[in-house]
Amino acid sequence: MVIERPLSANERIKSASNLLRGTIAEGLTHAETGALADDDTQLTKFHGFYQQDDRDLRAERGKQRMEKAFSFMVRMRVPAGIVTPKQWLGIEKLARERANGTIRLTTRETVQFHGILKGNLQPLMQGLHADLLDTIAACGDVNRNVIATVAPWEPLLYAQISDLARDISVHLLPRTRAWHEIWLNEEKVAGGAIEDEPILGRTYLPRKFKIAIALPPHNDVDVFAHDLSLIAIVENGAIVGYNVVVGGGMGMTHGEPETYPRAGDVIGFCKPEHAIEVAEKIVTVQRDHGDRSNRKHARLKYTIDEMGLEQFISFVNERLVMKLEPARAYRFVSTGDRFGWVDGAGGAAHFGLFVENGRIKGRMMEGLHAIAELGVGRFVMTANQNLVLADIPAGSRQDVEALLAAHGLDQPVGGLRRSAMACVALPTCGLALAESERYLPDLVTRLEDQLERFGLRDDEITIRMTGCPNGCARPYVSEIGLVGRTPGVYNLYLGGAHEGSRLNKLHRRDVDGDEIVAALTPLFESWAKERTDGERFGDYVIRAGIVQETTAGLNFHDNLSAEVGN
Ligand code: SRM
Ligand code: SF4
Repeated sequence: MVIERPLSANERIKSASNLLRGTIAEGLTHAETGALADDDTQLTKFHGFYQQDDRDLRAERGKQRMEKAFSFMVRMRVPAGIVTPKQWLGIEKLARERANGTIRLTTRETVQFHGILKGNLQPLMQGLHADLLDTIAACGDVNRNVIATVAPWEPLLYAQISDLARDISVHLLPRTRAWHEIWLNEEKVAGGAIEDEPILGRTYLPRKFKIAIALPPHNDVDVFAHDLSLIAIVENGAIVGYNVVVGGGMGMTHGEPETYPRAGDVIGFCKPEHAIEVAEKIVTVQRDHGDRSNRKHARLKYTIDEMGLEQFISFVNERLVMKLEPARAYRFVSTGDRFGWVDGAGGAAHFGLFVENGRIKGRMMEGLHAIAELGVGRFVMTANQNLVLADIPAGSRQDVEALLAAHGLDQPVGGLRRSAMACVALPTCGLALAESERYLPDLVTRLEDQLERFGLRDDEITIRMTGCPNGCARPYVSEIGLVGRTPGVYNLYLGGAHEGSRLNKLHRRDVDGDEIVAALTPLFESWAKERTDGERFGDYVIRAGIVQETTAGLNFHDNLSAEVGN
């Protein structure tokens, strides 16, 4: 017997929204408040932005009975994270004039602007559009920004992969003209012509949907963490197709073991010309079978675990003209980015720039401004919150080098720091339980002091922190994961694979900075002494019995005993 459960509130809002219009346009005219109507704050996500308030000021303003300090976070859609120097200058100008003066690179190869007042939303959107950029479907129950490996040093393969990311993104975009009407004042659809959403459906997807494309041996996009990933298979120097990975996802809720992070499953292989069709059909299976009553159970990973992987594969194959073939062999070695100069084809070179937690401001912003003004190459945002200055022609390399040096952007960074990521968290994220971006750099400094003692300063260990269990910095596939519980307190996870293929496990619950350093220091010491040739920290802690190996999302909580349980 099928039990019909009531639809979630968001389904009602989407259904009543006239294809994502709601009353957003009207809300922009209400100068008496910095906020939008409640229902509209759900719809604005599909337009690429969130209503937030400054949490550092919340208590004080509450005491003074003032409205919260509302502002907005706007996220761009930049498939594969590639922008031109001219577009970079446009983004920077908007960040200075319409937002809080910083550019925040995200874990999905795009930019977030923070601190935008309501009256600045439309000018910001129009400014982006003038530079051929947009924010459509950057958030909301849709396919999000499609991310791709960053490998300009392999120009032919990279062009194919980044083009595919763009084509999938465009193919899966909502068809509604709501964004253009509200932000660009485009005329309403002429003669009441009926708009439709042939792929996403008129109530869009049950939940967000995320796609990534990787080029082995680098898993710099974390293919096992997304709803759908494609792993390029290269034979004789050409991409012959893609392995298809489904059902990855990070989010969970403390104390609710029915929510869990899940590493994706490799379910087959498709030829390059079928990749868009495969993406579309997987999205439509999720559209039709995803849970629309409980948003905490609505991601593809739960759809798959509910119906079983075999059933899911057969649903996908039923919708495909061709069928998925058996997956091909592949091998990943790391999830990290390449830093410094890398020589490329035809005399061009590429510079991987470390951006701590993706936040660009101050001297770094000035340096990148000067480099963008040279008008050469491309700015490529990575899924590790860093930036690659790609395709710098030989004749411009010296100028770029000089500007990097003049702004202190060419300094070496230790192995732990360059493998670190933190989500935004406080003060803007409404869901943060603890600090992340503002805290991880200091904690890394303390850990570096310990690593130094054991000769490990340059060893790469992935460490990722989030201010809550939603997993925005993908902490559950890192070797060291830190997940916020309350201010100053984190759960410590260990044992993810360095190349991102395995979830980690809870090692210590509710630890503060001192306890984190105390817990990790002896492990660093024993790893330095006992590691086998090339053994990674994440593999060592499993071999040494510090934590058990996790094989699937469902057993993620297996070792949560009464003592350490959530
Ligand atoms: Fe995220 C919600 C920031 C990547 C899982 N995420 C949020 C919000 C919008 C908070 C909110 O809903 O009010 C955060 C805004 C913070 C702020 O002030 O800017 C936020 N997420 C981010 C970013 C900026 C983190 C970063 O520091 O880079 C990343 C933006 C990506 C982008 O450009 O699109 C970001 N979020 C991720 C990822 C990683 C990824 O996609 O590769 C994940 C885990 C993968 C996944 O989706 O499973 C992720 N974010 C979530 C979740 C949990 C979803 C779930 O299935 O449970 C939420 C909360 C939600 O959706 O209810 C969330
Ligand atoms: Fe906010 Fe949590 Fe995402 Fe961090 S992980 S940005 S605290 S939702």
